[in-house]
Amino acid sequence: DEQLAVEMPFNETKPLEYGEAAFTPHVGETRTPASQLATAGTSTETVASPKVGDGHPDLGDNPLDGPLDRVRVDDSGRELTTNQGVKVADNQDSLKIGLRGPTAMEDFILREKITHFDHERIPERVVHARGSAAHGYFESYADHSAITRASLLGEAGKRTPVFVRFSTVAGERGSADTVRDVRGFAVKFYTDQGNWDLVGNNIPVFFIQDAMKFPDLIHAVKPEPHNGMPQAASAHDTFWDFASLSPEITHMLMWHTSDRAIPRSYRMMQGFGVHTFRLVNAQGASLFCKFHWTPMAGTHSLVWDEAARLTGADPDYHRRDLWEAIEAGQFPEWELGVQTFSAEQAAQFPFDVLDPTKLVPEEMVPVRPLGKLVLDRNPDNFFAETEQVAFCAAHVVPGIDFSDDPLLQGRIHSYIDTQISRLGGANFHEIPINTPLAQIHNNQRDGMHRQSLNRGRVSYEPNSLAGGCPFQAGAAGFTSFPEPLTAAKVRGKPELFADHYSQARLFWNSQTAVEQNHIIAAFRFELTRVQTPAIRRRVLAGLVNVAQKLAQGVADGLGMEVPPPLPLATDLPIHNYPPSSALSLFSRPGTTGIKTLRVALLVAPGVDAGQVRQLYAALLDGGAVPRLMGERVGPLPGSDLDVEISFETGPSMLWDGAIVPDRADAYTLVDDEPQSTTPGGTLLNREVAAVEFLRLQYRHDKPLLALGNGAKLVYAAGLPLALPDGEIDPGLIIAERGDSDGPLARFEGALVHRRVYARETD
Ligand code: HDE
Repeated sequence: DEQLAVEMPFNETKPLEYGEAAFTPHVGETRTPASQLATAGTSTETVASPKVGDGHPDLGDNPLDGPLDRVRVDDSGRELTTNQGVKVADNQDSLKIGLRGPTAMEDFILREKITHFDHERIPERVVHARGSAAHGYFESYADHSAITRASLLGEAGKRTPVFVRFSTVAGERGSADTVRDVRGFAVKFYTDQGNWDLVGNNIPVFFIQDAMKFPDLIHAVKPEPHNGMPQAASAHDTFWDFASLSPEITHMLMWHTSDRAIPRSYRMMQGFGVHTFRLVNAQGASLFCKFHWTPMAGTHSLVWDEAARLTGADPDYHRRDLWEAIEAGQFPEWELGVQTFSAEQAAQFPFDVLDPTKLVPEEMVPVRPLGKLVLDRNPDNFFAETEQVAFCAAHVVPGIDFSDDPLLQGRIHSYIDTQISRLGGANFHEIPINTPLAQIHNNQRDGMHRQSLNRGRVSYEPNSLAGGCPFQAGAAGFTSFPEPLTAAKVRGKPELFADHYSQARLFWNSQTAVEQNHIIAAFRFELTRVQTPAIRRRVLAGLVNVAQKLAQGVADGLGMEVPPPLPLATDLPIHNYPPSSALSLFSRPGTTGIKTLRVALLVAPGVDAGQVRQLYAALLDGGAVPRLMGERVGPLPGSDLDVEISFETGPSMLWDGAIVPDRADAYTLVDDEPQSTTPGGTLLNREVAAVEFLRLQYRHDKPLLALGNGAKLVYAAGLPLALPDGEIDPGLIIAERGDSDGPLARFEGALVHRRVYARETD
C-alpha cells in the first residue's frame, strides 16, 4: 500500500485548475496515474483490500469470453476520450468565457458527458427488478438423448456456458435483498442449438393459475399506488385483500410465509421451473417434466428477525454473498434434475399437471439428476450484463417444449414484449449478454440500435437471388410437439384447478414443528400490518381449510376468533396426501460443511492473541470466513492483532457464528460493580456492542463458542445456558481455559447445522 501511495502523490495536477494556470495550454499535463499503475503492475482495487477482491473478476475459461471480449473495455494505461474517440485535455472544468463567466454553448465535451449521464438509467424490470447474476457452466452427467434431443444434455461431460440471475420479485432495483419474497432463479444456457432460458423461481408453485391474473397480482403486491408504500413487502392491505379473495393462492402462501422466502443465500436455495414442461426426443416421443435445481450448499434460511434487521445492516447481503463466494473460488453449485411423467400417468394424478399452483410430490415421481450447474465468474459490468440480460420463457431449444399450462402460455408472450420497452427496441438480442453462441441468420432487419451488418440485397424468403439462404432447417430445427387437440374455445379452468387446499395441507403437514411455528409467525406479522380487519378474517377463514392448528395459531397472534371456513369452490373431495419430507427445508443439509460461513472472533484488549491466530487459521483451513471484530478497526491496543471489522459495521446478522476467545482480562465485583483487574482492560458488561452482538447471535439461533475468560462475556450478555426444555444447547459451547481444539470442533459441528432452532420459545 505504502509503495503505491508514494508512486501516486496526492492529485498533483489539482493546482492547474485554478487562476492563471487555466490560460496555459494543457500541454504535457496528462494525469498519468494509469501509467504509474502499470509500473506497479496492479490496480487500485487490488491494493485496497486483497480480501474484497480486485474488482476484475477472473476471466475463467467460459466460451462466452469469446463474444464478450469484443465489448470488454480495459482503461488501464489509456487516455480519456469523448465517445467519438477524441482525447480530452481537461475533465475538470467546463469551457467558460473568462474564469468567472458563463459556459460556452460550444462545449461539446461537457454536453456529451452530461447528455449521456442524463440518459444512463433504463426502466427497471416491472417485476424481479432487484437481482444479482454470475457466469458459469452446465455440465451434463450423461447422454440423456433417450428423453430429449436438447444437445446440452446429449453427452456425458458436455459443458454449456450459462448466465444465471437471481432476484426478488416485488422490490425496486435498489431495494434490500433479504425481504420476504419469492426469489427468481433464471438460467440462460448458451447452447449450440441456440439459447434456452429456464426462467424459474425458488418456490415450485405460483400464486395464480392463469396469465390473465398476473397484472392484478403484481398490482396488489407492489407498493400501494396512492402513497407508494410499502417497498418490497407483501405485508400490506392490497396484497392480502387480493390473496384473501383468490383461494388458489393458498398453497403458494404456505411457501411464501415459510423460511423459503428468506433464504440465507442465493447459493442455499432450490430452484424450480414451476410449470410442467415437455421433453421431446429425436424420435418425437415426449414426456412431461418438472425442472428442479438442488443446491450443493443445502437449503438454509435466515430467521425473520434477522432478515428484517439485515435490510438495514446490509441491503446487498445476497448480492455480496454471491460475489464474495465466487471471488473466493468457492463456486456455488446446483444439480439439475427432472421429474418425468407421461400424459397417461398425469391423467391419474389427483391434481392437474397444467395447474401451476400444484407440485408433483417427489414420492410420486422421483427427481432424476441430469447434470450440474457451476457459477465460477462474476460479471465484468453490472449494467451491461446483470441489468441488460433479457430472459424469456419463450426461449427454448429443440427437445424442450411447453405444456398448455395457462400461466406458462401467457409468459411465452410477456418476456419479449417487456424487453422491447425495457431495453429500447426489438434488437435486444444483439446486446452482447443476450447474443447466442449459435449464429443468427434470418431476414429480420433494422430497428433501433441495430448492430449487425447484414450483407447482400436479399432480406426475404423464399428467394432465388441469395440461393435460398438462409434456408429452413426442417428436421434439424425446432418443431413443436404435435399435441392433438379438439375443444371448444372458452374462458375457464378445469374443475380440478378448484382444489385449492389439498396441496397447501400437504405442505403444512410436511413441515417440522419449527417450520410450522415460523409459518404461523409470518402470517401473524403480515396480517398485523394489514389494517382492515375484514381482510384478516378472510385470510383466517381460508387457513381453516388448511389446518385448524395453523388457523388457531394465527388467530391467537391477532387476538381474533377463528372464523368459519371459507366455502370451497368445488364439491370434489379434498385429496389426502401423505406428508413429503422433501418439502422440509431441513431435508437438504448440503455437502459443503462450514465452507463460506462467516465467523466473527470478538476481540478486546487482553485477548489471547496466540489463540486467536490459531482459531483464525483453523477456520480458514476449513474454508470458513473468519474476521476479527472489535470496537474499532486497526491495531488492537496491547497486542499485535488488527481488528478488521467494528461492531458498528459488522453487526450480528452478518455472521453465521461467533467466537469469544480467551482473554487475560477478568473482572471482580467491588461493591457489586464489576471492575477490571487488568490495566487498560475493558469492563465486560460495558462492552455494550459486544453484549448486544452476542444476544442477537443467540436470538437468531446461531452457534457461539466462548473460551476461558471469554465465557464471562456470554454471562454478561445474560444468555440462557440451557435450552427451554432444560437440555444442553449444542450451539452454545463454553470451554475451559486452555482447551480450544475440541471445543472448536464442536463449534464447527454446530455451524454445519447452522442454527439451534430449539432455543426458540415463540
Ligand atoms: Fe415472470 N416476468 N411472469 N414469472 N419472471 C418477468 O420479464 C410474467 C412467472 C420470472 O432475472 C418479466 O424481463 C408473467 C412465473 C423470473 O431477468 C415479465 C407471468 C415464474 C423473472 C414477466 C409471470 C416467473 C421474471 C419482468 C404470469 C417462475 C426475472 C422483466 C403469466 C416460473 C428474470 C422481464 C430476470 C421476469 C412476466 C410469472 C419467473 C414482465 C406475465 C410463474 C425469474 O416479462
